[in-house]
Amino acid sequence: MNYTEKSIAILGSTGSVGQQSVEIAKHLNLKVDLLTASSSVDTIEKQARELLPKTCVLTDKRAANELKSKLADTNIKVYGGDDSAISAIEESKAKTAVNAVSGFAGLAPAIACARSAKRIAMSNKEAIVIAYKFLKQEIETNNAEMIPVDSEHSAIFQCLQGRASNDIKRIILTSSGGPFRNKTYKELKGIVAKDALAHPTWKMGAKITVDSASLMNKGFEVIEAVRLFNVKPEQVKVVVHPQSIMHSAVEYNDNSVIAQMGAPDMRTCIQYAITYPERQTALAKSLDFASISNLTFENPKTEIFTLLPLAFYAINEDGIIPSVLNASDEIAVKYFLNNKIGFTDIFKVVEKVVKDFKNIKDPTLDDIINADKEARIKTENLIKTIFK
Ligand code: MN3
Repeated sequence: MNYTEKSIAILGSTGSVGQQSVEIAKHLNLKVDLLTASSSVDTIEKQARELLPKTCVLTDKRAANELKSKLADTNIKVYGGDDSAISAIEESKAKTAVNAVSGFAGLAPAIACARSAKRIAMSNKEAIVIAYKFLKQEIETNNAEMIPVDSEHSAIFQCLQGRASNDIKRIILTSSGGPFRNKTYKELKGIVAKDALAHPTWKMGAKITVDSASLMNKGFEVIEAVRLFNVKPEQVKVVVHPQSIMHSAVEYNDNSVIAQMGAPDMRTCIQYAITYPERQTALAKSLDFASISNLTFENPKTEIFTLLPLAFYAINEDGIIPSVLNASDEIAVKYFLNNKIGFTDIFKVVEKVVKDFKNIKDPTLDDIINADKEARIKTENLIKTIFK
């Protein structure tokens, strides 16, 4: 079936990727069947009036009630709560769902998409980092499909077209290096939330912007790449490429490197995950090669940005450790954004929690969920002890 005959669902429609997905749905003239978000009533109301989906779900029940009365003059069904979001996904006739839910909360919707045999245009990286084994099982059992939306993984996916993973020598995962790539450790210590939120290239939410600046995001992407493309951690090479023109590459066994390039614009990645294997005209600009004076590449400074090697530690350990890493970072970043701890304190706190945590090698989903909870508590306690 052609993607144009399909309707789509947009999960997490009010966030950055969600809003760009709405633009893509309009651009491709797709019928939108379902919108979900957490609590942004005004944004989702505007989207709903424009796209006229069958159903809207806000996981915050109070916000859902507000939306319900606002949309009372339409035929759109409005529900509230996490469970309603899951049943709406499973009941949706959409063949494709963009999963742009952020954080650990993206796992349950991803599983619901798999159970209803959808193509998941996957923007949520936490579900992949934490619980890929379980998600993959559901995808395979139900004949669902997952196409990455994260720009690097979309690039790698494109470079791999038709190639088996045993042909891969290395994956070259590019990183903009973040806004602080040229700073010394001493300079990093003085960084506060507002400095970190001035990311140079991609338009994103606050948490992922801090993660990009600390290279934690790149660390999560290493784990994501290992899982999605079935390679060993040592086959993933992170390269700092500040211009963000080459979005990642694959080096094959014969040392040939195939890279994917384009203007840095998430809408291209979202659109490709929907239209794959077809390609459609884009909203992103065409690359003007003459205006790109140079493309530079360098190694990441792992002795300063220690969260990147910590991610390699986590994926080599595997088990519950990636979940601990994710949870601990989320808490540390929250404290940093509230100006309670400094930028480099994120590195110290997260490293301590992760390295001290006792692993469970072949965890159940419950083990993973418990590790997530425990890591959050341990991180808070550690922060409270150090920064009284
Ligand atoms: Mn990315």
